[in-house]
Amino acid sequence: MRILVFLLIAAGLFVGCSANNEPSDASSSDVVSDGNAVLAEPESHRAENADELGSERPPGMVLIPAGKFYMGGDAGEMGGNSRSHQTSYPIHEVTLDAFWIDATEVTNREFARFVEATGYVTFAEKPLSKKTIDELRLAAAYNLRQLKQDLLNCSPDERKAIEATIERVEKASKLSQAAAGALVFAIPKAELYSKTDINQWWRLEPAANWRIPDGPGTSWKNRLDHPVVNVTYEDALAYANWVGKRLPTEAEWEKAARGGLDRVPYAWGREMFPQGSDVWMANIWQGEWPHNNTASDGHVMTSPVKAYPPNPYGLYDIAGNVWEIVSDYYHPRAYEMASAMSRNPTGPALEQVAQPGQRVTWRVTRGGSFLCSDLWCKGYQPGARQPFDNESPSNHTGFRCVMDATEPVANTND
Ligand SMILES: [Ca+2]
Repeated sequence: MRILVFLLIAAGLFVGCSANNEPSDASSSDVVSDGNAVLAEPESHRAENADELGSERPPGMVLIPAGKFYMGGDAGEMGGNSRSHQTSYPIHEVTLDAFWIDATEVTNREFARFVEATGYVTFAEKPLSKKTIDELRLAAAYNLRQLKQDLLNCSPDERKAIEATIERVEKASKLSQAAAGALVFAIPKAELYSKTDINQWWRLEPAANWRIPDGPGTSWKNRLDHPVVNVTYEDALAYANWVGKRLPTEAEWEKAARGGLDRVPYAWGREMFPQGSDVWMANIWQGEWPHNNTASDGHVMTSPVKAYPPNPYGLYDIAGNVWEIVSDYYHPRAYEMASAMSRNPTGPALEQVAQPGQRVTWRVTRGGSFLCSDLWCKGYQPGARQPFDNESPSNHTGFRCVMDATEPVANTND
């Protein structure tokens, strides 16, 4: 279900940077689409990519070698309040086959080629279904009753923030018959009254989609090499299929992000500033989140891919810029499950994250975004993980793709 309307029921659903605001159990989500929208890929494109497999390096991709790595955690960051880190334990050994991964996030330029060739329409551009609208109206009515109850026992500072939230929920529910739109970050006008009510820094913008990243007045055409945003898992999967690739599993994403380094806190190593205190290694948030972004790293919102140094595997923006959707269903205790210990793990099974008949909207996103602050959630660390509500695309979420790879087989003299 759309997160802005739904969040108060689940008390702490999450989009963006926050210290402790994820679902206590992903199965509490009653949401989402059937999720099988995949466009046929042009034969010519498939053949081209097929030829590139084997010994040839696919353009723009990096080979991640087969082998083991330690997945989870961030070298002592489990303390504190970050659910993004708390859910990334226990640290466990994972074995993966070799695979190719995009060196960069998928850009607007690349996504536009896909849309032009296929006519694909993303979730944010389409109207919501009547069933979803009915669910949203019920949820909105419930949430508004709760918020108005909160007004009876609040401080003057809290009143301003709660009234702003009421206004946004009312607006979101009235607009629910328009295009689905996307969540757009907006600096709060008041002090936060809660660290978990994301209505304070997100607004539902019906006009926002991949073409209009931050809403009216913005355009993908001015950001050709920025990561595409406001996409869902199905949108990302459709693109991946079209280019003959797939979305990474959570384990593949993390192995690639760690760059061959073993249990260190950053995708580039042990130190936050290995190239000097004035050289930021990722596009994140500087200043007091979410009210003041000093942008001392050079970018307030998304940045063009490759604007920051790569990790040791040669991957750009694997930390920061935009959260990246991966293929696993989200569960906060995924690493405690037997599925985490298998070779090439693909995450919890559907029945582990939802009751029979329930729709499931939660996928995992990784890598943090331009909204992640080193003073708040550190979501840009390679172990941090976050749920992504697949009916709430947002302007800080994108993706990159992977492909299976076969490494040369050593001569075993058999
Ligand atoms: Ca920044």
